Amino acid sequence: MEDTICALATTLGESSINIIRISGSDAISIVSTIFTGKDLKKVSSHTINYGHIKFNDEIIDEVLVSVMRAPKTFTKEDIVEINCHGGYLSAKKIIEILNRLNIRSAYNGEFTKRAFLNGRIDLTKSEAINDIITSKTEQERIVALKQLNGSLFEEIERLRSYIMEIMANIEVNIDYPEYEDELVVTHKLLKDRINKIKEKLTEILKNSENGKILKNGINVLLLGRPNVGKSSILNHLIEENKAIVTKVAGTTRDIVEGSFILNGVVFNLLDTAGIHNTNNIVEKIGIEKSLNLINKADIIILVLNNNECLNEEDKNILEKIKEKKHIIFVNKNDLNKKITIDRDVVYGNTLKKDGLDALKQKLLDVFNLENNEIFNSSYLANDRHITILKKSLDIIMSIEKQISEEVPIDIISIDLKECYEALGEIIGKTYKNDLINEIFSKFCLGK
Ligand SMILES: Nc1nc2c(ncn2[C@@H]2O[C@H](COP(=O)(O)OP(=O)(O)OP(=O)(O)O)[C@@H](O)[C@H]2O)c(=O)[nH]1
Ligand SMILES: [Mg+2]
Repeated sequence: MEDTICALATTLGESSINIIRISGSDAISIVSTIFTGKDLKKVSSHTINYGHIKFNDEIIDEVLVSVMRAPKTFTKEDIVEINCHGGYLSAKKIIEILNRLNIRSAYNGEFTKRAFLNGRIDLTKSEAINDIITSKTEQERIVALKQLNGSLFEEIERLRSYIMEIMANIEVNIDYPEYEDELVVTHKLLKDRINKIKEKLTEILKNSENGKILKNGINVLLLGRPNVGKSSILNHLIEENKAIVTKVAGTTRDIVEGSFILNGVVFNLLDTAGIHNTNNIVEKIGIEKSLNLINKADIIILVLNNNECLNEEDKNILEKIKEKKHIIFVNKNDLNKKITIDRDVVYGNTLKKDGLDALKQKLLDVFNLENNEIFNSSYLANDRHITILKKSLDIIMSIEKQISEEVPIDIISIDLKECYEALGEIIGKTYKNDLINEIFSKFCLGK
């Protein structure tokens, strides 16, 4: 944090300009020594100044230099930005000169890390900035922008002060039992407060998961015995003949991927090898792959054949997916019905495209995507946030249990503190250096 740092904020290559960003207490004075225009130490803040970069009597480039004095800058430090000509050489040469003058090259994300450490932005906003830069799809960009402008930070802060108030109250009760006008935190009162925290956490978590869905799409796994029509369903849903369909059982061996969009949300579909007992070594590997994907899928479509009775293999698959979100699609309803199943299923057949709309509707229902509520969520989050939110919710549930067992309040307050600190990790109020380094190392140089 003491060093003055520099980095190219644009990418090297043939372009009209490049921007070199310099941040730190020596930024203005050092750049002044190689700038031929005005004395940068004397110019007003937030001005752009014309001149040349000159080093050892050699003119390096004609430039525009912006001077922004602390604290109203991105890093809250003095910042100088040199706009030089594009191409490979000019910017590279200027950076070499800056390095010689004791301005070190920044690490990835170091500017944003300084903005965070100097209290200019919270951790959720820092992450959003990186997400905007690295967005590859429109959906990813929208989610990142919402996070940047959104209120995740405020929501978490509010929740933390609510928890802090309860903890403070418990402390007072313990330290000053003689204060009669202080609110006494009883098990009943705590139960009520914990319930409120649980409701709020659940709401934020739901929103966060929506954010993840918007960003990454929903992973859908097609599972079922061989020949039931899994590949036919994939081809219809993605409207492309991507997977090979034949009447030979065991046609699909490797995983076939495709995607389609429903109500603006991307569904990543995975077609797999039909699951059954086989000695064929290639099929066996394919089946293993299919089963391994169960955990990674957000939802499973189990395909059954209307024309066959449920057998042991079907029952085995049903058992394997019972804890996961799933939809059962009974295919081939153009053939005689032999199946008996007492569950909620969608009937259809891929030959007449029957039931496929109902299947899509079911997907929308399961994820509540019908009314575009998902796009209106005010706070959206990433995997890191979701993991911490889940951990916090687990702590709250354990506190609920302790309340019902009448565990002494001062013991319960230890867990409450743990929840308070966990939530602080989301916004960077409680942080470990490794975590911060890990987050910012994912940034590009110059950001
Ligand atoms: N009658 C009828 N035949 C169908 C239907 N859907 C698919 N088929 C036929 O069933 C056979 C198998 O279809 P696939 O889509 O390859 O089945 P799969 O589940 O991917 O099979 P594997 O890759 O072997 O696991 C093909 O001959 C399809 O034309 C349907 O709704 N009705
Ligand atoms: Mg197939």
